[in-house]
Amino acid sequence: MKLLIGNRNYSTWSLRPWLVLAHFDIPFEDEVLMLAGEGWRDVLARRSPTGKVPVLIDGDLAVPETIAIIEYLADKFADKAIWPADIRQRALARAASAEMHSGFSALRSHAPMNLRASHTGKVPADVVAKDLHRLETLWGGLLAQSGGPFLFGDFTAADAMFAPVATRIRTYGLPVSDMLSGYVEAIYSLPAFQQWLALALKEPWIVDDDEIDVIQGRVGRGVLA
Ligand SMILES: N[C@@H](CCC(=O)N[C@@H](CS)C(=O)NCC(=O)O)C(=O)O
Repeated sequence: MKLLIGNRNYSTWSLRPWLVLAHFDIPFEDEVLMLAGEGWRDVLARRSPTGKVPVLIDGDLAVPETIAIIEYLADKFADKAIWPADIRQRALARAASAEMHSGFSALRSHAPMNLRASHTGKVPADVVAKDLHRLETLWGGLLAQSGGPFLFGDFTAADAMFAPVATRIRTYGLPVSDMLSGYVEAIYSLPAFQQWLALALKEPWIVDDDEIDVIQGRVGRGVLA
């Protein structure tokens, strides 16, 4: 199997299924497709049915869409606890993942994932306050119930779905409770996440659209490159 991914420093959707594959020891290779630079959209259009990454290639099957990839992996590797074993916990894990997929728009647009950066204070707390409040309720409730360190105790696909949010909390120094800080720490301590991070930190590429100083107008496009 091969996972087509975007630049590791920035590509939140790529990180999610990659973590599932790596954490659950599923044999796979990956290939990075650039999310910036000349002709990058043409390459994506040629390689991905949706023109977006991630895409999981398994023989002649190409599965786009993060949730669909994770569900395919859970079906194909049913012996791995990709979702919680208990049906009620599994329902909550899927609900949280679906909420991540369709929600948290302020965090996603105002605090883009940028693993190599440290931008404490650059995202005004009030802009993302509603999303952070929801995380306190959602993550806080699940962590209190499971006892941690992950949302459902052991690492599951729900944690993979939220891993990019954990990185935003760290990159932008967003104000969260001790319980949520502990969860961010747990994500960063996960060996699969550490592997991704190490590779991300080696990448030289800058994607202007995901750089807070460009988005907020402190520097112009291409100036960071
Ligand atoms: N709904 C898709 C979203 C995928 C997505 O937006 N991927 C970004 C990279 S993180 C992308 O390919 N962007 C290229 C573009 O929008 O043209 C999923 O769940 O996988």
